[in-house]
Amino acid sequence: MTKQSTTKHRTRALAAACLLLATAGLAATGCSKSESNDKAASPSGSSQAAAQQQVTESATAAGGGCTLSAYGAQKLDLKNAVVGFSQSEKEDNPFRIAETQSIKDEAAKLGVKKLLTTDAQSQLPKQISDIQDMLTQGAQLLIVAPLNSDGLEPALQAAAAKHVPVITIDRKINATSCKDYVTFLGSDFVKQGQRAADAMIKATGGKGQVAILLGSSGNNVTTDRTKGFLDEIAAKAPGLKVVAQQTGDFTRDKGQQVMEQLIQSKPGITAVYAENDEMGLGAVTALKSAGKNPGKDVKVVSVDGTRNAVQAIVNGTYNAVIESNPRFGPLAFATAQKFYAGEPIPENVIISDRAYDETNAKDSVAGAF
Ligand code: GZL
Repeated sequence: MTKQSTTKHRTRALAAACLLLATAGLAATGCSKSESNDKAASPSGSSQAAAQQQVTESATAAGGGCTLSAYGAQKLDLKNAVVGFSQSEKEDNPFRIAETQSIKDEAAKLGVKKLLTTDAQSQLPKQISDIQDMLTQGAQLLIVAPLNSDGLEPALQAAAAKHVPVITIDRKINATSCKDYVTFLGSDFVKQGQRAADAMIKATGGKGQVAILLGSSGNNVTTDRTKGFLDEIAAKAPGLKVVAQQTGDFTRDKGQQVMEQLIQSKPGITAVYAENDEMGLGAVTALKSAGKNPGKDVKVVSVDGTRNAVQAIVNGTYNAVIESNPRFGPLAFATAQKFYAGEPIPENVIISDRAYDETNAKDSVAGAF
């Protein structure tokens, strides 16, 4: 593809993404006025600020995106449709609670005839069977929050056999876009890691010993948030030494347990980067129990943007949070509507995320999830 045509495709894809987001009533940074349908309905009431997700950029498969005919699916009126949503992890994490609620709220708002929902409880075999069960129950469109980057093939094949499109949100899968799935809607996790590193450098002055509480293995979120953080630290703060990297499996209990062990094994730790808020909050509990002063003598930075973590910044036990916005409902259904209208859908629609620190946490707590 020539440089000009690549640029043309990217422009067209970004325009498609902008229109997508505007239709969902979602602000879209990087979109010119002409690309956004500013008459689009927008989330009503107080949820508008909370619901806002912003697209930054969309990369696209060659040819400017995936169309209904290219995918080989049939037109569908969502109001007369059965839609299935497959959640990956158990809903004891506010990220998961907010994500599922956002899908339910948007389905209700659009008047989707029937929304089936499942929760794989962090077990890949269950996510596969959940998806297969929803197909058996007649799901005509699937919205999937994948647990892992690999392993969903049996479910994707079952969907393809019935020509049921799959829209993935939140985590990216290693599969073929516009064949195994229509598109990926989610954050730039490498950038989240970089932004967390910048916040950590600011909080520590670029010096000290940092422990990383890794997310669960087998997904691109953990890989990318780690890469983004390590690369940024190496480039900008060689005085900040990474002395430990251990998984807390994205859970508060495990994050607390790992931090308790690290306090004993690495007494020189002066900073904690947790790859999600739940682990970060668990670490704060462990630090307090050990007589440490989280937010002060041990700096804490994490990713998600949950209300508890933003409140911890206000309380002074936390230093910064990079958002990973889980409210995919409006964007997922706007994407589906555009897809069924025959519009080209970009391979990736990357949303932009807020950041919280002592300068804005107090005013932001109410809008956090
Ligand atoms: C991010 C999502 C991550 C959250 C965690 O899109 O996959 O998984 O950051 C969750 O809270 O466990």
